[in-house]
Order: sequence, then structure tokens, then C-alpha cells
Amino acid sequence: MKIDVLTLFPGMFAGPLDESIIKRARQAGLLDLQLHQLRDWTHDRHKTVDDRPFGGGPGMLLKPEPIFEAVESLRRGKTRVLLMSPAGRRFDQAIARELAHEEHLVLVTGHYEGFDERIRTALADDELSIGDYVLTNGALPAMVVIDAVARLLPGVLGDAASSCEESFSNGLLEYPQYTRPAEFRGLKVPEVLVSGNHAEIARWRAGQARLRTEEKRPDLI
Ligand code: JCQ
Repeated sequence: MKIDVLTLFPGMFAGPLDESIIKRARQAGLLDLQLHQLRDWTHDRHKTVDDRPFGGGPGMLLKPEPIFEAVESLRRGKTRVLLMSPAGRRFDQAIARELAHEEHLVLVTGHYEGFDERIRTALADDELSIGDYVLTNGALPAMVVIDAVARLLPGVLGDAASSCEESFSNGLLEYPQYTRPAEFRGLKVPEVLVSGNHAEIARWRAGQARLRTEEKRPDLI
């Protein structure tokens, strides 16, 4: 998959996407991630990307011209253009799975009070929010989307990790898990897990996953 990110802060992306699983995915050529400075598509001496809203009011808006030019130059055959903003559709695991099937994503990260509305209506395919809070800019949300999508690409995770045991793959939270020692500071591992009875263990785990989800995340049921 190719992901192009349009941002005013490409430096923010160094670090999180250069470590661990995402680093390996990039080295293996499974993920081609490119960062682009939005100011590179301006034409004036001051590299202006924002302007005041028509009709007045506080704050500045991202101007349409640099973002349209950037996206038009990055666009290829099948490209999905996504805006990151608190006004977007809430990003979740189902959207991550859907995006993992795309060939090419362009992530446009917002800033200031927002985007000129024409960026939404005439350029973007979708607008995504990672949650109901306001950040200084869309770099962190873009990194969250990239991480969640990249780990779903074929070959990115090892077999063990990808074998659908994790939270959300079955719509429930994970059952409690323990490793050695069997007793730690008087805290014992549940007897059933050391019993060796695998049918019993599977039943216990299914029950625990259900209980835990009802308790902590009833919205998932
Ligand atoms: C994304 N949850 C929060 C901040 C404006 C119009 O674009 C803007 C984008 C941002 C950055 O994104 C977020 C966000 N999901 O704050 C202001």
C-alpha cells in the first residue's frame, strides 16, 4: 500500500513510524509511506497555506489552492483522499479494515480553525476523527490511522499476532491472560488455566471475554 501524508509538520512523523513493526513494514516494501510538506505547493514568497474566513470570525482556515494542487499531483489510479479532523466520521477497527484494502491513501492533516469547505466537498472522499477531543493539528490522528491500517496489511504482523485472538477481532475484549509465575506475591493464576483441560480453558476464556466486555465496554455488545 502507498500512503502519502500532506502536513505542515513532517518532522512530527519521524520516530513513531520509524520504529518496530511499521519500520519493518516499510523496509519490506509492504508500506510505502511518504511525507509531504504542504508549503511545497504554495507559489508566494511567504509560502502561505492559510487565510481569514469570509464573513469574519476568529482564526484562520487552510486555503484550497495548495491542498488541491498537492492532492492532484499525488493522485494516481485508485486514490482515496482522507481529511483528519474532529468533525470527521469516528475512526474504528472496521474503518481500518476497510482502508487496508485500498491501494493508495492520501491523508490530509488539518490545522488552525479548519479547512476551506471546498476541500471537504470537492476534494476529500472522507473525513475521519480519532475521537472527541481537539488536537493542535492532524499529525497524531494521521499516525494513528497509519499504524492501525499498516498492521493489517498482509505480511506485516507475524502469524501469532495476526491470528485473530486480539480485542475487536471477535467484537469482544480479550479474556484475562497470565504468564509465570503461577503465584506472584500471593496472587494466584486461575486454577483452570493450569489444569491442562483445553476444552475447559476455551469455555472459561469465552465466558471471561463476555463478562469483561459487558463490564467495561457494554457499547461493544
Ligand atoms: C482528529 N480527533 C481530533 C484540529 C482542525 C479542520 O481540521 C482540524 C484538524 C485538527 C486536528 O485533528 C484533531 C482530531 N480527530 O484535532 C483542528
